[in-house]
Amino acid sequence: MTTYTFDDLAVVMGTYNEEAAIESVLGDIESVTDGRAEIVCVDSSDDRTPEIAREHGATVIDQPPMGYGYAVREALVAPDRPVVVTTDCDDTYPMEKLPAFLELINEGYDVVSGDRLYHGADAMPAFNRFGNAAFALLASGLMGERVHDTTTGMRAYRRELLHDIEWTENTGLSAELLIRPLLRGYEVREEPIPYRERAGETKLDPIEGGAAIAKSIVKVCLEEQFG
Ligand SMILES: Nc1nc2c(ncn2[C@@H]2O[C@H](COP(=O)(O)OP(=O)(O)OP(=O)(O)O)[C@@H](O)[C@H]2O)c(=O)[nH]1
Ligand SMILES: [Mg+2]
Repeated sequence: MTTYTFDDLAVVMGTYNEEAAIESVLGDIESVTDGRAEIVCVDSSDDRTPEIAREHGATVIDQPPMGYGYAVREALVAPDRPVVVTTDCDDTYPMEKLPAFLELINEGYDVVSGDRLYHGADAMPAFNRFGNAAFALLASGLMGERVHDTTTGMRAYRRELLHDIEWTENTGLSAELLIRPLLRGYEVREEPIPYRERAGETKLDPIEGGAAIAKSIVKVCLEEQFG
């Protein structure tokens, strides 16, 4: 089996007015990967986010603001590199875990999914923590397999899988990206990660977003198991 290095890695994200966080996120990726990972930002900002991204050598793809999933879906299929990692551009996810994620892909996993709830996610608002635990239970019940964090923004994927599956969800894309591979028999592993408090404003309405995510989980689980 091929052993991938940081030269085979792309880190991709949707960015929507993340001026307060992007410097730190891209700086962390560069220092952890010695500047070797490709960075792709699908950007809908009207602040300085895209300029900062370009200064850091990131590929910036402009897109009108249509929601998380539209941005991340475009970002996921942009790189030619064989391993693609997603993150949010809000400084919540530990880029220092990139080597561990790559290592797990090298061990044979197709998807490595950051599990924020394992360590308690104290930095997450209580409402979100409760919601995320509930989504995980819902998905686990519908799939017959226990998962712990369906809505995490940090995952590593083998590139082919991203192109072999058709993705349909917007706010629920993160859950879809875990559920479809699992139910199709890909090797999926949840890896505990620490989670930090967000820098800058949230882009997600918790009630509306939460309802959309629950709907996506039910839809995707039913589609995969009953056509
Ligand atoms: N390009 C683009 N990016 C988006 C859009 N909506 C959200 N994003 C980005 O997607 C990522 C996730 O959004 P967040 O606001 O962090 O959503 P969240 O993680 O559910 O909420 P928090 O708990 O506040 O972090 C961030 O990097 C956003 O900038 C959009 O419409 N277009
Ligand atoms: Mg976030």
